[in-house]
Amino acid sequence: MKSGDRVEFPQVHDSRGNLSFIEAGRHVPFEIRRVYYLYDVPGGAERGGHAHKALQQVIIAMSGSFDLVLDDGSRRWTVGLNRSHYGIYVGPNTWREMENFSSGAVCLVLASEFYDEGDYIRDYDDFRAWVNR
Ligand code: T46
Repeated sequence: MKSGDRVEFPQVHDSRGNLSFIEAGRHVPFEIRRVYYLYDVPGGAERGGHAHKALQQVIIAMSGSFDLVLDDGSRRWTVGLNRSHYGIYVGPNTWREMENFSSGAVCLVLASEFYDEGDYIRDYDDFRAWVNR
């Protein structure tokens, strides 16, 4: 799987509302060690602005919408997220930025590792040097 690929979750459609589920070992391509979420994001705020050396993640728009900007060091592209039945896989060595959060947006992230500041590359020039090493 490569960064930017869509990860679809099962959907159970119902007149009472729809239901999706994510089962460990079945629906994401790594063992989930951590779940975190972004919420109450003020209008105009941007998040991300870093890459990871090893972390794999699936990023989901649980509510509302936002744009995920991905950059592999040679190409930059934007993926809009606005549905909760799929996520976007973001692997190692991918710069990510998140912007254009709608009011009430909730971004849920499934992550392959516990939080480790040592895995972050927070400077874009350092990221370019890292991917071209
Ligand atoms: C990513 C994007 C999509 C923790 O203590 N534990 C955690 O699990 C996380 C994710 C963060 N933190 C602390 C570290 C910082 O002091 O929370 C603070 C804010 O983290 P950061 O500025 O990295 O948040 P974002 O929204 O810019 O980035 C986050 C993830 O860190 C990152 O891995 O891919 O969401």
